Amino acid sequence: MDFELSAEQRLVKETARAFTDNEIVDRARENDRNEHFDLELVAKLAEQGYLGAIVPRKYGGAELDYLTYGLIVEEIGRGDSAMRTVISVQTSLVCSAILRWGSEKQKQRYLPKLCSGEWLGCFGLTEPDTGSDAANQRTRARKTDAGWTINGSKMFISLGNHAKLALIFAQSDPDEGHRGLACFLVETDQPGFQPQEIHHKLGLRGSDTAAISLDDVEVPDDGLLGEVGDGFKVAMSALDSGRYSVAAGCVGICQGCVDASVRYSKERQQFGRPIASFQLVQAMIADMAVETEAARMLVWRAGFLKDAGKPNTTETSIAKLYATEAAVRCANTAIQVHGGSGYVDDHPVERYLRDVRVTTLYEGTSQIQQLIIGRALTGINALVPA
Ligand code: COS
Repeated sequence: MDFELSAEQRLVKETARAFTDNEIVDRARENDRNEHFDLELVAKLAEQGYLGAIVPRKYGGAELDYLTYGLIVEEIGRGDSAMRTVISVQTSLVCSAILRWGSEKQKQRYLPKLCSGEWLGCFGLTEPDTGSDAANQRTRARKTDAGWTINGSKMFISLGNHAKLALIFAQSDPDEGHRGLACFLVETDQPGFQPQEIHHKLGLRGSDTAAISLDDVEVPDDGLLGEVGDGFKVAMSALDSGRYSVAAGCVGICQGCVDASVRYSKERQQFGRPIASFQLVQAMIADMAVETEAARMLVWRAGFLKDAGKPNTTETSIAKLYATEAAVRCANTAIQVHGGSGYVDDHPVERYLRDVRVTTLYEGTSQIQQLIIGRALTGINALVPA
């Protein structure tokens, strides 16, 4: 077992750290205040090669391993979860699905555009009536002579207003249950594809979120990703990558909470001395540090398994469950260390708390992760009536 990063991994991490500090940190607060989806910053992420880190070079990616990708995501997540979400969606949910399930033609058509940031992609799984029960899609795909016609609606879709490519999951044969699901590569300039912005979110205000309606959207036969019936597996395998990425971003939030709390507690004076000198403040900082390290190790293990090509769904769920819940706790504790100052946005910690809250909901709630882990341990699927 080796806990040391390689020289290349350390360099990638340090570069991502410097990029985050120089380019992201200062803009995060204003983008959050103005609910501004910062496309200029997205272009800079692309320039850095952060939108296709795990994609092979021949398709325009950086061809990094998962562990190294996770290091980048951690650093960006420390700066701004809205920008981290762009990386997670584009790389893990969209690119990884095309890489694993796409034809050569589809890979060549879409991956270079996605890696370069010329196109954004989005992942259309969640619907107004379909969240955790992902197999139960109401969106329908009907076979036509020319290809497929899709009707339905999608909800809470990150990047959905700006995406030029949407992965749309739809039911092609309701009698087949999850085996009737198909995933389509929908170019969003198609007539009938209509996104609408969602505002007034608790956090991730600098991230783009859409409700999408699909009204007789035509997709050619070669817009099918994988085969008819593969849709559920496409979604689950993409989520194996997406959940890893969310977990890595949460390690960044945890680390950001530790850093901000150490800094503030050494500056802030009460009772004639820095509050860092009080044991109860140190206890809060120590607890955050332990959670950060534990979350990081779980993320590294999941990344290691992915790079080794070993099954990792359970380990990824463990990392996602722990890292997201730990980040919620750390953000809450960091505000406690900051006192009243932590309740306004002069410091990053109140945004950390608002931004992190969604991570225990999206890409599978904490309860869904618990059921995946519970099923792996007991062999019993709690979602199927006994
Ligand atoms: N990768 C590839 N295939 C997978 C897979 C994975 N990680 N997990 C499951 N599958 C396959 C199974 O092998 C099975 O294949 P067969 O049809 O050939 O038997 C099929 O998918 C169905 O698997 P399973 O029975 O485990 O599916 P369930 O309906 O029990 O899945 C959960 C239930 C809860 C795991 C699933 O619905 C889920 O993850 N829900 C949360 C969805 C979510 O995260 N939504 C957020 C959207 S993005 S913000």
